[in-house]
Amino acid sequence: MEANGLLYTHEELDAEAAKLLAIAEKKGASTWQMRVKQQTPHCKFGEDGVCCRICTMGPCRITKKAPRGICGCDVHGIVGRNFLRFTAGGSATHSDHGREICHTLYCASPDGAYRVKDEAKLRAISKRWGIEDADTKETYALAHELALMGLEEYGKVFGTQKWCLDASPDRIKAWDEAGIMPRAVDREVSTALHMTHMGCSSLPEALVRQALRCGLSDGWGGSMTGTQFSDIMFGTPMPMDTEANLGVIKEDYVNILVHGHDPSLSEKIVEYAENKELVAMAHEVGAKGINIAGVCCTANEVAMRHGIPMAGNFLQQENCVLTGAIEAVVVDIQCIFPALGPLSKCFHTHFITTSNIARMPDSEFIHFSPENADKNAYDIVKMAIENFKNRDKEAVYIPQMKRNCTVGYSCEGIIKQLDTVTNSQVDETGTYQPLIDCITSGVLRGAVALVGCNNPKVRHDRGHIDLMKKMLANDIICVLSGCSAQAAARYGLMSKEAKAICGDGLKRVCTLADIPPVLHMGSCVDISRMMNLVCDVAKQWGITTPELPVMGCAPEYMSEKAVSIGNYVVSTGIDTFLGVVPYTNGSTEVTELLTSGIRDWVGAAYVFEPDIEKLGDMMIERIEEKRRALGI
Ligand code: MSK
Repeated sequence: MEANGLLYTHEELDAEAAKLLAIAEKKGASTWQMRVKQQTPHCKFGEDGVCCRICTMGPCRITKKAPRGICGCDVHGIVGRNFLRFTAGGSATHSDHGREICHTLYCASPDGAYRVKDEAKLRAISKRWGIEDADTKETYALAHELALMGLEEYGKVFGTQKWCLDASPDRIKAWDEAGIMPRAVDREVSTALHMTHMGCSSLPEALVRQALRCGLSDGWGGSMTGTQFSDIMFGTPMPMDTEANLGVIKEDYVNILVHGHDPSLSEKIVEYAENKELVAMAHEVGAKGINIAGVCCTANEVAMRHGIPMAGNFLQQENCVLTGAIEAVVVDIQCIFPALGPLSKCFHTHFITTSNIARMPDSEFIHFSPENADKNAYDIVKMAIENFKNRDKEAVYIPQMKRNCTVGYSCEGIIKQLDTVTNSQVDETGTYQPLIDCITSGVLRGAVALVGCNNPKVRHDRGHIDLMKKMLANDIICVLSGCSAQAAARYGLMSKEAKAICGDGLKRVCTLADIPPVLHMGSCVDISRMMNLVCDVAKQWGITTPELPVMGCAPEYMSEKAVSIGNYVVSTGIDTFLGVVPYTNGSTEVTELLTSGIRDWVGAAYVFEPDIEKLGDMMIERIEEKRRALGI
């Protein structure tokens, strides 16, 4: 272990994974490591984005000998259309998650399955959105009105996304001037699909512009709704301690994994794991109790609000089942390997799907709905308890490796923590002034938002961890979400003691503010929190967002959602560094637009660099460049 045993090394965690792989081999189970071997080398046409399957005259593949598709579209049009469709997939997915949360909020009632936990946030948003008597209206009448308004944002006939009102003035101006202010969420996705239909747009500039707009309708639309309305119902996260990595799975307990993204179900599962009748039932079958652990962003949601331990991130999901100690994997939506079905069948594990959005073979389907949430959660927990007796005790192997972590740094959580440092008198919306002071004085050089998935193209978690360590050593604070956050947590970087590996400035800030050097801001929809953070810091500082010494980075991303996120982060004025090149290499024009041209519209651009060391150097250089421009 590194830093006096604080952090796991790559080798230690790799050795843990290798033991589980050996179990898979013995069981004849398929794992992602095996499937990667079968799938490589990847198709070069697909990788460069030069294959067009938009109509049935093809598929057309662009080569030197065949520079145009049958319709005459050139490589730039094909790559641009593919990029826009990729974005639309991500924006639709995040936004639909937000829509589900609106439905859950609409079902909230004082004696129902869902209640309002953050009434102040409900009233503040309602007021900003212009609801009459937002200060005095009965709580649930107000919640229902706001939920309906949220739903209407998806299909509003006129106007633009209400959340954009919270952005800094420079953003609103830039989006207006660039013609990318997001309208109805569904409209931006629909427009993207329409534009990319055969015989519509093939002009890279128009396609990339719509990709940014579609991304904005996610970050400053659907995702923001998902985050903020979840806070209203489930509570706005505040710092709390928990644990991470496979060692959180408990041998003597009924283990239930919650996996996916939408917290509506996992919130109830967590609640029912403490239900007296069910706990007694667990004791009756010989278990010490019921243990809930999370995977992917569902893990982030319940960790941030309840301190539920995080078993692992995207590329760890199969390892969890391979421990042989999981009674049920309960999934909602997104980032769930279809492989979990056949894999669960190699063990006693129930693989329970719950959403019509994510139906998979070899699963048991329990349709979850907010109206039946209590019964659904009760049934699922009971099913897991009854399965405990089927566990093959001889086949259990749980690596005893876990780390402590502190999670729950919503914007409100960060402000509260900063207040404790300065003891300054702040109004109820708080202040980021101590953070700004640290940056202007140079104690902190800047900040990086490290986000996104795992991708077998990068060794599991190494992109995240190596970059974090580099940033911390250079006095750059990191804010994290999604699978990046879980990578940090399982290595030990999210513990307050991890300040030991930071530069002197960041170490001082961590000591004074009593924070870990990497701050867990939530799940992938919660990158919208980061957008609020940068806009509010810029407003308070009196500069524009592109002037901030702040970068965005997704070193191991894989999903369409991540590209949609990239588009809204860059449009929010934050240079965005990707460790995996999107499928755009085939077009010089699209690549030039994304890595340079869009800077004229939004003040920021992408950098694509698979060499993680170089990527880190480039981020540091860019942060220092921004500091010089600010004269700090
Ligand atoms: S879970 S989108 S693998 S971050 Fe949000 Fe992780 Fe990426 Fe899914």
